[in-house]
Amino acid sequence: MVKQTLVLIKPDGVQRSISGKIITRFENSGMKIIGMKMVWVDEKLSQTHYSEHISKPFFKGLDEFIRSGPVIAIALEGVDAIRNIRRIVGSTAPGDASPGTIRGDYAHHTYEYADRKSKSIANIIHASGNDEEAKKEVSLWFDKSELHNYKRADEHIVF
Ligand code: FUP
Repeated sequence: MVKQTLVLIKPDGVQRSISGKIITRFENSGMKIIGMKMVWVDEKLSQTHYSEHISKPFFKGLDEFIRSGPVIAIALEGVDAIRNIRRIVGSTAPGDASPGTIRGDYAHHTYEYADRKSKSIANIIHASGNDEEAKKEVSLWFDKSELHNYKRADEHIVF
């Protein structure tokens, strides 16, 4: 099933100037970028995007982190895109993420370290967790007019 999902390159990824390397990994997988923009998240967007976490103790650090610099929001389309993007991204805590995944290759934070520092875990990427979350997040971050329908040149091979 061809599906759509949301990826955010978080402030740590943007500030470390690895956005291009990250985007290349998604493009290399054959998935299609259907929307992309740079956004400096405000309080309202942070609270809406992370609504399920607002009452949790780590929300303060998470909110500060996601609003500490611009993020790059990307809508991607592909076969089982939600599950496949999460595989490319790796486990939420970079210290648990396998080498070869984005978090495993570009970060190493653990929950223990982040908690001790009262910070959010710096894990470079957000990627929608399931179908329901992906639908909600793609429409939260992108207007319909910002999502584009076109063919990749290699679409007859990769799809
Ligand atoms: P994910 O499903 O990968 O988006 O991760 P979660 O929904 O579990 O968590 C959302 C974000 O909060 C993740 F980037 C990790 C971060 N987080 C912390 O920094 N500390 C915690 O104790 C739990 C989550």
